[in-house]
Amino acid sequence: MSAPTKGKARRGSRPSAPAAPELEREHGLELLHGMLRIRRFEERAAELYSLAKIRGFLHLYVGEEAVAVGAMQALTPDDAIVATYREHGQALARGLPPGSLMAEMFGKANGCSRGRGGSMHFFDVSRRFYGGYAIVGGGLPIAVGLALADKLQGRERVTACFFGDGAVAEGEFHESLNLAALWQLPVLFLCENNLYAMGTAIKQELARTDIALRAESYGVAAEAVDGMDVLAVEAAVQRAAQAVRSDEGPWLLELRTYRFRAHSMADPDLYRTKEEIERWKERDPIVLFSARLREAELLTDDNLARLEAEIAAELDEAVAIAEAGPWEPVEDLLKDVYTPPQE
Ligand SMILES: Cc1ncc(C[n+]2csc(CCOP(=O)(O)OP(=O)(O)O)c2C)c(N)n1
Ligand SMILES: [Mg+2]
Repeated sequence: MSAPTKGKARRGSRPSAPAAPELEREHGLELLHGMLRIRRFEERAAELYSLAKIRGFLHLYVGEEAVAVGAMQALTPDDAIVATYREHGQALARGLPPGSLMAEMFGKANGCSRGRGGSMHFFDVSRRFYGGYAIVGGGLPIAVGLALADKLQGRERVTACFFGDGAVAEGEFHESLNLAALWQLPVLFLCENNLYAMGTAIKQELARTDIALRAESYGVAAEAVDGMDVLAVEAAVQRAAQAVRSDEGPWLLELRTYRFRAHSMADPDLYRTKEEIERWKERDPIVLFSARLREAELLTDDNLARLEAEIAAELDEAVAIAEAGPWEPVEDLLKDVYTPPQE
């Protein structure tokens, strides 16, 4: 299939065929490391939640790692990232230090949002990581605003906005796509379609479930991508980001993926069958990509053991940073909550 033309989604868009460029060992291992690192971080977060070290809401990204890792490879440090409450993967792939993320989830003052946001509100201006939003669809208009500022100030950069399939039924999705297309803004909409919005299956929520196709009605170029294939994600985001960067207007990629764990730690996950989950696990992005690397003789057991050991040590250190972090002093309780009148 050829690349879709500007403003046109593929009819009945099917995920694009996996890209088959020559895979270099270093790059392959970097992608695998990125995905494994997110998986192990999430597993550690789940453990710490059951120990009540992490409290509040916790939404894990297990199963969706190829989306964050593939996409972030194709973006530059100058591009802006806007994500959802399921944003640990994006934050790690963007380079936010795991210690500052753990500390944030512990509610400590050395967290990336000074312990005030928790799991759903990671933020780091220095890395142009603009949230972390608990409100479904809440990041979309913010991304459009960031892109509008870039356009008005003549900066050639992209704002990448991750959001879930659940946001597609929100007014903010429609308003954001319309304005982005109308004003030809440099936004890359990255829809993580994991087929569920909490316990609601996409088929129970949307009359038309082909999200890439829906973008067409707004004049936004779009494509559906296999979100379990890290190379396919990377290649698609590279193409789309290039188009957006060249002032060809906004793009939407529908990244078809699946979360292996419940919606959040509080969800008993009773709305889907074990068989369905197992079927999707056969397409685990880490398993698929490891097999591909082994087939190409780019990965050995030793390589994998080294990656695992490196990640485990990094996460031990992250937890230690969170444990050692200070609590915000009680006198700061109202700081930044209300702005005092300016003299
Ligand atoms: C505006 C708004 N409505 C409802 C909720 C409650 N809520 C939290 S998560 C969620 C599901 C969102 O699903 P999706 O966008 O597909 O993201 P996923 O959790 O699958 O990553 C809902 C409805 C909310 N946070 N914000
Ligand atoms: Mg979803």
